[in-house]
Amino acid sequence: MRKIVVANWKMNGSRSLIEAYKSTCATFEAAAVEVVVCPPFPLLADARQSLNQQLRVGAQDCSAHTDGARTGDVSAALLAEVGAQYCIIGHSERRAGHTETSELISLKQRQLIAKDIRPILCVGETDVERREDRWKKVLNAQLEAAFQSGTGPSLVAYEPVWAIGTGLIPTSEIIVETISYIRKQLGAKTGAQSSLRVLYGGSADETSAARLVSLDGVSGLLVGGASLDARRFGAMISSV
Ligand code: G2H
Repeated sequence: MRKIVVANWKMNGSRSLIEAYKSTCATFEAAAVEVVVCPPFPLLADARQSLNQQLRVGAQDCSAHTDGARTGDVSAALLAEVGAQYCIIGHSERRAGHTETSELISLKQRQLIAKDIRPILCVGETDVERREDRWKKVLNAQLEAAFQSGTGPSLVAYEPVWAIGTGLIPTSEIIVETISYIRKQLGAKTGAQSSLRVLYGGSADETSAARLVSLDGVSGLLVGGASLDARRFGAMISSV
């Protein structure tokens, strides 16, 4: 299966970054890696229009509801209308900063699946949970909740909270062991899922990308900071 690299611009980026991606991405070996760019909501339609030939486009969040009086929320239907093919859900910045529970995240997953948008479910433990050896329990609870929406996740991003934006990347042993655990837990619920993809996210950059994607069980990367410079991101893509 092709590796997948997802750029999560978070609350960054602009039309000029889309243009920079357009130039850089024209040189990608399209067949070698699937590239998804997730800009903020207002740039989704532009990104889809400008990058359609080279990349896929995703959102960073969606509402748990279909429509209605929910100021500031964006529905899965509208995301589909502007061309989103993927959507990140459960990022730790939303779990912590917007008090999103795993139950709410599973409702978002349901909305996305109903509109044929592929959810990218983020899971990950904090540094305290890792140090106290509670990471399995935490990850399992986050994965379990994803089944409340009916189907389990098929695209999961393992993002240890302590690695996000810190420059700290877990050892290869930790990444391999944790991703293997995630695969085992999901496999136990769904049966062997050959289509299950598990990404690693947290301070991945152009110097670490090749090593990270070569680790056992790693299907690709979710990239924040290093995706904000088209040349750095392009170097990452070329290296995997
Ligand atoms: C983790 C990641 C992208 P960064 O949040 O989702 O960000 O690569 O900046 O650690």
